[in-house]
Amino acid sequence: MTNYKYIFFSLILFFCSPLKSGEESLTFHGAYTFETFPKQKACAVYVSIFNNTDKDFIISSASSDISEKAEIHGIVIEKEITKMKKMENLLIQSKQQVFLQPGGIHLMLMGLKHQLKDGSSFDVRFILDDGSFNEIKVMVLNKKMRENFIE
Ligand SMILES: [Cu+2]
Repeated sequence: MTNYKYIFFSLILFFCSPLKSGEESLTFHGAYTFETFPKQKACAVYVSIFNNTDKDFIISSASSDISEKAEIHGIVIEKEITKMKKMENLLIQSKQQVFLQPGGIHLMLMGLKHQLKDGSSFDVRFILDDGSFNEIKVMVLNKKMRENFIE
């Protein structure tokens, strides 16, 4: 009987141990973009990135099958004009999160190969400076939803 108890508690420890469940990489949540009109050549992708690990991560590039190019853009204000600027690196420190959202940092897909339709999805790959990558699914949302995201 004690043996069973021991096994039972070992199993609990196994499944609950932070070392075991602790993620080795970044976690991506809720990636989305908005549907495009027929000739639209670029779109912005938004996603929440969580680093639950003990290490810092640096995203150094991105790619997607649906576009020629993918760049991480930040926002800079020059002479009261808001501009997008390519970021060579995006640091996500240990136990921190970064939100790619309208009006802020975003992933820009340029040279779209086809129109993005509401309800469809596609994959995007975030490549880290150590050569590893995270592939995530991006949901295409109806343009009417945009009002709910941007003030
Ligand atoms: Cu941009």
